Amino acid sequence: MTIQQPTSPDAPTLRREILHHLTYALGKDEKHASTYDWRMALSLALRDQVVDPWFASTRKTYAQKGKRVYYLSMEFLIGRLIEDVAVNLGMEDTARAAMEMLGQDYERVVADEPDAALGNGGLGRLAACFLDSLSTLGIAAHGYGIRYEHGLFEQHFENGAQIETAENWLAQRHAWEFERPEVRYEIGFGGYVSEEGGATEWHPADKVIASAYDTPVIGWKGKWANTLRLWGAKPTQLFDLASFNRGDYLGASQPEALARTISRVLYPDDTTNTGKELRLKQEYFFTSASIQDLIRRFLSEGLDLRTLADHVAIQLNDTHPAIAGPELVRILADEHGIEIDEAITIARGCLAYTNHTLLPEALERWPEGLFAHVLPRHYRIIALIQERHFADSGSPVRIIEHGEVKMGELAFVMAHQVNGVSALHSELVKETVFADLHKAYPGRIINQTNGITPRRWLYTCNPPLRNLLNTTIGTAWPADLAQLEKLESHADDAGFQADFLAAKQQNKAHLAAWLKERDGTVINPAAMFDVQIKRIHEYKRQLMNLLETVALWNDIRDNPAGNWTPRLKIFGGKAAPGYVVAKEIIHLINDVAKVINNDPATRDLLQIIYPANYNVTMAENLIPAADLSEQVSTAGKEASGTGNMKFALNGALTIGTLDGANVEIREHVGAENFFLFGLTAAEVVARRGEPDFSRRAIEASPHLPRVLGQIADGRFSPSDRHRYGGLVRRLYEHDYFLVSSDFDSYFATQRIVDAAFRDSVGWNRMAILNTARVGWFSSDRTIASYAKDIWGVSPRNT
Ligand code: NBG
Repeated sequence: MTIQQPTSPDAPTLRREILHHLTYALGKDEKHASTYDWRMALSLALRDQVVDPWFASTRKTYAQKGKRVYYLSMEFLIGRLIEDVAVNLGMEDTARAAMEMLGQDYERVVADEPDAALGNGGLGRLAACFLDSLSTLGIAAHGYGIRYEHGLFEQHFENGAQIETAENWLAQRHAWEFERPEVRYEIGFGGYVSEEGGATEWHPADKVIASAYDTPVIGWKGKWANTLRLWGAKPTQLFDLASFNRGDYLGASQPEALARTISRVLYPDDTTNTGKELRLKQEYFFTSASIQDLIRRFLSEGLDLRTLADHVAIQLNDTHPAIAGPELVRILADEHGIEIDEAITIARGCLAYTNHTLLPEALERWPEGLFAHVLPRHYRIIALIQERHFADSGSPVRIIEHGEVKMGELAFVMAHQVNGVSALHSELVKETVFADLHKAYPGRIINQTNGITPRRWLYTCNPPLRNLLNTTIGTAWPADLAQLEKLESHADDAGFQADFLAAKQQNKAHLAAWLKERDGTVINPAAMFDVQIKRIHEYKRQLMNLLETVALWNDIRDNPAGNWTPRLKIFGGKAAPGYVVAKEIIHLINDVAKVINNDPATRDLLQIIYPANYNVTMAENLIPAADLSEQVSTAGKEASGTGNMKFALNGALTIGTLDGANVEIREHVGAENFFLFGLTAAEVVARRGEPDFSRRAIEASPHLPRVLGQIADGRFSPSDRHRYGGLVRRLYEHDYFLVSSDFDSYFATQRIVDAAFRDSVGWNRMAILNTARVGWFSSDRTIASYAKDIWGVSPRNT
């Protein structure tokens, strides 16, 4: 069977289809239609185009009975979809033309779509890029996650401090999903376990229903589509009629309220173990539903469960779905009568686990009592898995230890392959968090360096560069990013250089207009756009960037006639609501911005902006316009980073440490096209052992004592002079992330950056080489590598 290439409608046809949806799905006539109505009508018309390739892909997968990939992730940070779908279908121009024929502004309609923000940061965005690549490569796959009613919180600034409000993306109908009320599974919690006649049975005390919502994920050129299936929680029983009739209305709606809580909010923190019972329930909820669903699909093909691992590859995106191991064992053993030992072997054949962080606070551990209470059967199964692990490996590493159930160890032991997300990170995984398990299971840990989808992160978000690439190297690059190498031969061509620079300038002008419209902010498009966008975390060291800004401000004031390079410092990112220090850093950035931006002596040379509510859409506007990419984490702490790849792809130069994927980016682009500074991971560890290292670094620095003095004395917080006393004191006393130790090296490197930027031809050439040499960081390469090394599947759309 071959898959039909979709025959795309032309603009007049699409126009008719949009009108049809406006009339019959939205119930509006043209005269009264709002932007929302137009957006929905356009989305539904585009969605129609996805359905045939989606069906065809599903049919082909069933016909071939091949292996399927299941990507289990607590987060999918998708962003907007209209342009994404239009671009993948090759219908962008048609959609624009159709809207124009209807008298509608395409950009305005596209901008009306809320970001689907079902994720916190890199981990969730990686999952979204992976979905895109899985479909582009034609690998039969499902993404499984949670349909949170409220995605990541909205960030506002009140007098410079972060305020969070609930995000409400489902306030309007979600255009892309298909509700599947018939696909429902019971999910149990609590209760007890009985043993009778050799049969073990779990009798949960509470149950909720997991109900499916499917979004088709279309790949490049519309050749293949997979499904993202998100689970919403529903009560088993809508409401308690008896209570209602007694007049107890609140009591009557309790089952519904309880159930809905489970899929209500995304936990706004990706780096700490919240220890919340609700979080454990969320994890079990979506994992169990996904495992039940894939087993149902498997059995519907008439296959023997003992061959499950030949047909099913389950990837655990971090430890959040680690309960998949015991859940699979439970279903195989308790529900299908397979002996526990064999069930463990089968489950391990299916499962693989990706580690995304070494931060100890992020490695999930649950109090044993809580765990045994919520999941009593799984608790017992984990004990059996642990016994089996002792027997197999002779390793003393425990999964249940010191009153805790350790999900990292569980995921590791139940996976046939464990991977880190950059070369450095994978080595550190072997040497640190999983050193003992690595010894017990040599060869289990492998590396899969992250990647990003070039469809969203260049083709769609950067039209000027896209067009230039198309005319220079042809149009194959979006699905074969290695083709960017062909740009190398143009790097010294003056005509191409001028075009490349012009594309960057167009993007900078576009960003300026976007910021003006959004916040009323006015920026200087001739300045160097120096961008740091990511979650606010101490290890990512936004603070170091800010201290450098203050030091530079001092220097400019001291020597106003100097040969300065105008800089626009752009910050973007959210802090977890409970992360006090990160919120303090946000407050400080905004306080410093207020003072510096209002200083007439430096105003034309230095400006700081921090647009609130960073999200995927903001990234799509900022990245194409960036000149300088800040990737300055404490070495050994950033597992990979993926923003670093997006910037380099869009022709920004990186100032960075030897951390995460920076190491590999630098290898690819060449050391001479990358601004390296700072301690290495090994030096970081050594430095922490030196007595009083931070105070000594501060005192030896020509800049820091003054900068920290200004901050501590309230120079930037005149209304509350002591606001940052604690922050400064901590830098002197225990600067765990080595902000002060790396500061001078960072400051000096920034001055090299300044000089390099003044040589606009040289800079532009380096930027071209960055774009030309980062094709390897396509998520297509990453997914092809998972397919080969971990899943044992091959693409089907060829
Ligand atoms: C993050 C890392 C990033 C990495 C992404 C994707 C978590 C737990 N980890 O460095 O901090 O790029 O995962 O792998 O969110």
